[in-house]
Amino acid sequence: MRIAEARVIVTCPGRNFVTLKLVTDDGLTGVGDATLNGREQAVAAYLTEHVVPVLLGRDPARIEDTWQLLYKGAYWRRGPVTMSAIAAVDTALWDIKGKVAGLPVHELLGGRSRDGVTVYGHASVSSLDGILTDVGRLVDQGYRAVRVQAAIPGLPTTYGVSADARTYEPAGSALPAQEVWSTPRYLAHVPGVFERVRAEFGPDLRLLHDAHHRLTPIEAATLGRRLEPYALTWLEDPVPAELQEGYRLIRQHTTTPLAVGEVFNSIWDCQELITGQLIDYIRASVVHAGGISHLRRIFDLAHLYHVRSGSHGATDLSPICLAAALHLDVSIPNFGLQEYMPHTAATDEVFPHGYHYEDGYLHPSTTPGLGVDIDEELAARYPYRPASLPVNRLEDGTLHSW
Ligand code: CS2
Ligand code: MG
Repeated sequence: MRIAEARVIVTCPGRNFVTLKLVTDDGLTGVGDATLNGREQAVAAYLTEHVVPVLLGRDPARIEDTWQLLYKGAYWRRGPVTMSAIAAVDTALWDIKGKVAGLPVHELLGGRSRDGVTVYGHASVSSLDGILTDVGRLVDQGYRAVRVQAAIPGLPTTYGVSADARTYEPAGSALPAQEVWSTPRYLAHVPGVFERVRAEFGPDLRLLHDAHHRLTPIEAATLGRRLEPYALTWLEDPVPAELQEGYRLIRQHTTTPLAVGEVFNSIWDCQELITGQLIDYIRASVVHAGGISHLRRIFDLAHLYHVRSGSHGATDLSPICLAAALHLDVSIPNFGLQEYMPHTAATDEVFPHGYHYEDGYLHPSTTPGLGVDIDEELAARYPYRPASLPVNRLEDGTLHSW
């Protein structure tokens, strides 16, 4: 069998998604997500110019060899653009392999290790009363874990908070919008929010919080300590992780578990965090960390060091990525949690899929392959729209991490 065709599809059913669709000479198809929020066209061009010509004529069964070819063969290793492109190829090849075998991808990965994939939802509306209502709504829908984000008094907007949490979408205007940040205001406000939520919902609900790379290690340590009475499941991305050893300092001061990894592209971005036991959850995703093959490698390393998975699952990762993530989630021994923000109805229509949510769990598709596709005719009705992620400045105008 040979790869006869490879199509790069960019579509915007509400937000931009990049998809690679491979077609074999036997007429089998495989799909992979290549969406990199705010940089979609860079990955699409990388695929079209540098990857597709290499793929044509290759044997789709050779997943590992193709991965190594695209990784080592490029000479320029790693990076979000390269790794998202490789991820799309890898994911599409697993899809094809499943269809050839007549098995869902999780069966090829060793079969089920659990009955369902526990997910966390988002509660992130402006007012404190609104947050309580929103957490209650998710609990009523069966969620066992909720990420809580609060508007910071005195700031015009806050990361992760929208009027309607269900449609939170950070990439908006064509050019980056500007947001304002104050760490002192944030640190003063957040512990009180969790005090209220914990008091209202009791000890069983798992609570999470995302600091979105805004703090220094000592500020993160302070926050982690102040949150200890509310027993969070994790504090996410407290500091940017280029300096992996920065997490050592946080660890020395707090037992609040730490989760990192949504911007990681390879095992090298987290090997010190994992082997130094500096984190508790690794949040890398199929699309941004080199596909099913490479993410499985990261999770295997993590397993040796008591680190569990907690994959990124925001709405800028397409239903193809979510479908692939669920096959991994259900099969690995060290699954922790899966982020879940339902996609819009338009996105779900463009990407018909077999996974489903029920009572706090997502269930992967049981049809051969990934169990997800792209409706190309429908996708063509939603042309690409430039949209950038915002930038973030301190109150004095200094550019800060977003
Ligand atoms: C967030 C994301 O889901 C998360 O944890 O950090 O919403 C993130 O801001 C976006 O995926 C960026 O594209
Ligand atoms: Mg995050």
